Amino acid sequence: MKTALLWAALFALPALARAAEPPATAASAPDAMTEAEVRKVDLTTAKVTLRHGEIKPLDMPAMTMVFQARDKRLLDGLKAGDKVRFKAAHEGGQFFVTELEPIK
Ligand SMILES: [Cu+2]
Repeated sequence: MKTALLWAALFALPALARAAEPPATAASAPDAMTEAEVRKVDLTTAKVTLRHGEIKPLDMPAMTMVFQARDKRLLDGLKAGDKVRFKAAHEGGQFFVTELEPIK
């Protein structure tokens, strides 16, 4: 009896782990991340210049522009030339980077 329960647990765990992953269609979701190349990082002002692709949620075409980092730690270890994926928000007339991750 104990053995049967153990086997059930072993099979159930990977299934749960897979269910937690985002769906494969995430790239086309409205809040999908945008790819960009870092042009400049200013840690003192927490600003980053990005050459970004189209940002669909903000209805913004591809361009190079400056973003304010919502959290300074988003820019940790970032340097010009890095390829990243990010999410942006437009608040109070300013554009913010709210999420950012390197593309490996
Ligand atoms: Cu822009």
